[in-house]
Amino acid sequence: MNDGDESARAAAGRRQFGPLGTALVIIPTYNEAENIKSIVDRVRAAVPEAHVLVADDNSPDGTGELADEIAAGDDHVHVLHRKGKEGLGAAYLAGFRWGIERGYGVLIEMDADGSHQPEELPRLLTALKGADLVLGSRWVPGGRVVNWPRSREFLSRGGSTYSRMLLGVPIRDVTGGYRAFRRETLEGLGLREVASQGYCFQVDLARRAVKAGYHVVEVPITFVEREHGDSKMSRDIVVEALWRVTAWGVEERVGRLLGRKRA
Ligand SMILES: Nc1nc2c(ncn2[C@@H]2O[C@H](COP(=O)(O)OP(=O)(O)OP(=O)(O)O)[C@@H](O)[C@H]2O)c(=O)[nH]1
Ligand SMILES: [Mg+2]
Repeated sequence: MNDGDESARAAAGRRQFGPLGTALVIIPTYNEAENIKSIVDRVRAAVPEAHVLVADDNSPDGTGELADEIAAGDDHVHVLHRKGKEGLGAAYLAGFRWGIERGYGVLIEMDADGSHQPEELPRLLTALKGADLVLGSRWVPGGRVVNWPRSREFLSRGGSTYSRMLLGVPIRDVTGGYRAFRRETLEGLGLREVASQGYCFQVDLARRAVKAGYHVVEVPITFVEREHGDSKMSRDIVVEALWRVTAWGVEERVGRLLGRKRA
């Protein structure tokens, strides 16, 4: 929800938010051997009290073993080994479950490639003190991207605008993947039905949170394009996001129309 939304802010102002509890930063990885050490070190330095969970899909490049080595020397670092590549959403869902079972109060999503800067975590956590869900946002005032080609920026901005208009969610950066959830928010979202692939996963979580009436806040971030390793972005992920968002939008409009007729 952007800063201009007065009524939502007023409503949130009247709400009491409980203490945050310990945070778990979940980092999904597939072939991130070049990045894993640096990202975990940066998270540990930025928020020393938080824990880290690397959710690795049996990366052929040995990321999982590297994460094990880090975890062996640091009791705040954990590794969830998954049997094979099942997509970002599936890794996050498994990570959320892992964290909720162990009593963490905050579950954070963060990419391994350095695009989401750990140094910005304290700002996300501060915002979460007065919110149910905080979205790191490239497309609110103060947010920006570094090293992105125009084509990529166009795709991301366009995808967010399309989703916002079609789904009616007042969020500027709906596909972003740098987020902090209160555990109660995740528990209330019905994770079993969440679409698990690529950008759809992020869009689906955001729209569910808005629909459920949670207080969602966007915090500006500086998103830095990866320097090392290969992108897992593919045409399939973009195409899937496009048709799913369209289907959700149509479903919602038809539902509203039928509801109105019946009334
Ligand atoms: N466990 C797991 N992690 C994944 C999978 N696909 C992507 N990831 C991780 O999810 C994060 C985001 O993936 P990226 O490849 O950076 O996707 P992107 O940011 O859209 O694309 P880039 O612009 O190339 O960075 C990274 O930490 C990846 O390693 C997967 O199937 N399983
Ligand atoms: Mg990336």
